[in-house]
Amino acid sequence: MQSVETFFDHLWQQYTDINPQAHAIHALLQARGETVVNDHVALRTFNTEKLGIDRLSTIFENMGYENRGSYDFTAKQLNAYHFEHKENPNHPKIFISELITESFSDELQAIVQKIDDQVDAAEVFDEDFLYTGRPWNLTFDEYIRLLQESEYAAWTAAFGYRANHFTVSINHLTTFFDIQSLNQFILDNGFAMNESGGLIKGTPQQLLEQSSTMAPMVNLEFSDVNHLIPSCFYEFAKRYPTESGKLYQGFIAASADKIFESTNSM
Ligand code: OOG
Ligand code: NI
Repeated sequence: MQSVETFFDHLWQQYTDINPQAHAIHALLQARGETVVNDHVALRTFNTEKLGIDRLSTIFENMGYENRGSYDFTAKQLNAYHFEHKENPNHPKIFISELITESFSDELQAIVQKIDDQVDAAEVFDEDFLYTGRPWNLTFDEYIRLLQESEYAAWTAAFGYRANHFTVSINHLTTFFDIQSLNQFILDNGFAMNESGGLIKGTPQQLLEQSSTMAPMVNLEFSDVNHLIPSCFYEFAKRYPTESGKLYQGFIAASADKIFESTNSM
């Protein structure tokens, strides 16, 4: 079995291959002398029997992760959970969400069914599956039909299995006092940020402050044509201590709801 480090190295490699923005920000932070620590990655899927979280989570459960929180997103019709490593709290957390497919139109469900049919049930247990990209065909027209009902469905169908984002742990940075100064640094370097619900999501009282870039457009290859669509983004998170003195490790649904919108078309 692969190590946790190898798993995240593969995910990072795949993520930065289509997302030079994250690579550039990472390099800018390193140039200031920072060592970038990853707070969490996010994965997206559909809630079918074959592709749902229950199935996909076995891959990281086998690496020592366990479910430590659940979140509902009623407006977007998503379920989500976060996983932490049982033994090593320094390993990045994994936030994984799934589309509640049956809440959408017959047409959307038919496209998801077609996607699901193209995946081999055994392949989903492969330790490399979470960075295989899109193991199905998708036309640009299908993408647009999904987009009309759910930005999330369209993104997931287009990009498949990869990290949707990595997250810089602000707690581990030494040259920024707060999330405000880091956001200013990102903006000053010319990157667009997600302003849905304000630049900063969450408060110190909620024990988590977050911000993110807007996903840049990439020229994605569909089965029929290539088209520019929003790709992956980079997130920044600052955690505060709970009463026990340990940093809060959960997520805030109201903030996450806005972070999801970092892959919307601007
Ligand atoms: C996940 C959005 C939520 C967070 O840190 O709250 C999230 C996604 O966009 O897939 O990552
Ligand atoms: Ni996140």
